[in-house]
Amino acid sequence: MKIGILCYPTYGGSGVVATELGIELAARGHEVHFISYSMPMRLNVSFSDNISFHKVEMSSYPLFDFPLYSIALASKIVEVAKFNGLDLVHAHYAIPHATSAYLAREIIKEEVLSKRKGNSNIKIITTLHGTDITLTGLEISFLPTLRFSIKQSDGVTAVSEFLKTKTQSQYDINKDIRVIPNFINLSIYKKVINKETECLKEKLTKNSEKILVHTSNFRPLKRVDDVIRIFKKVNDEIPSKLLLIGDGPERSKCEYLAKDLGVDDKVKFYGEQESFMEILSIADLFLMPSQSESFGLSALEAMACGVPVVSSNAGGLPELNLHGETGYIAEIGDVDKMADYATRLLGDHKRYKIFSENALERATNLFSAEKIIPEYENYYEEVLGK
Ligand code: GMT
Repeated sequence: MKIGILCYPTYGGSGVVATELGIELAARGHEVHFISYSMPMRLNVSFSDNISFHKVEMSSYPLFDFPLYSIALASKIVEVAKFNGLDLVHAHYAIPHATSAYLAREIIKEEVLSKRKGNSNIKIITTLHGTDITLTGLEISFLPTLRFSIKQSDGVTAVSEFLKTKTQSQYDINKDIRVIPNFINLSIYKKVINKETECLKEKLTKNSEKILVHTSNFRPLKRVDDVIRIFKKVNDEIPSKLLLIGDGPERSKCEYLAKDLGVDDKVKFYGEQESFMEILSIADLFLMPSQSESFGLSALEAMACGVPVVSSNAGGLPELNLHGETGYIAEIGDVDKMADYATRLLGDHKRYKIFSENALERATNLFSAEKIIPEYENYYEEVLGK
């Protein structure tokens, strides 16, 4: 199959999923064309003859106060589709990718009809990731266009049952949406115990302190301040360290909070990191108290390393993190409960071992690339056969 993938290239779950999907599809013999305004972060790992990257060039003109990316992207899709004979375009994160894909498909149809040559049957699949539906998409300046673009897609997938239901109800869309959850490459995401990770643990902790970890883009909806407050309570009972990976608007506030709570010497802010497998390998617990989370890819990354998760009950998190099995779940904002769960789990060696095994087993059995990539392939076939 010849597949065009539209995604955001920077840090963020949807771009990561799109890139990993493209890499996996290419490894299975598909021809993959990434189309974006810059090279997706995780694409530059190694060369593959089946993967091409097409940069959307933006021109500037005094009249254009705002970059006209959606139009430039649509034109690039038309070009890539024509020159490479794409079978389908897979848009990740609906805004504006589903809209540009729709526009491109209509342009291609019109061109093929008027010239009577080429493939006018190109299909669009849109994958909904989260804030495209739960936050940005609801803005009045996007909603009608987004709703239309989703309805016009030949196939739509959502990363959780929660997101599927939310889309159908909030956008009044009576369309079949296929749930295909996020996935993980288990040969990359696995606990590594070697000299380096042992040295790292030794350097970071003393007297068998526990290690709590959180990774995110530090946006308000991630509630990173809750992470700090939970940590403070846990640390009062069990000596621990908190390692934070990522950056964003809430970071400064959280650094001040750690100081105010008197735990700044126990909290380490690493900022953005390309790889943090070493950190996950020495972690004891992953915290995800989000306000909104359609899936929670970083929690899955932790689970794949055998790290139990204490999370909120936001969105699709209960579909990933099983309360009392792979971790614990509390109401959004219930810092006391999350801290209590974390303390109890870290203090109960026997239970901890079972949770850690369950987390790894759930990640392996339900969310491995081996299981999920064929679900995408089958869905592609289904949509192409329509
Ligand atoms: O908000 C983010 O973390 C980024 C965002 C994105 O689309 O880039 O992530 C969303 O998509 C991820 C991949 O499908 C999901 O794992 C995240 O749960 C989801 N984020 C939210 O729903 C807030």
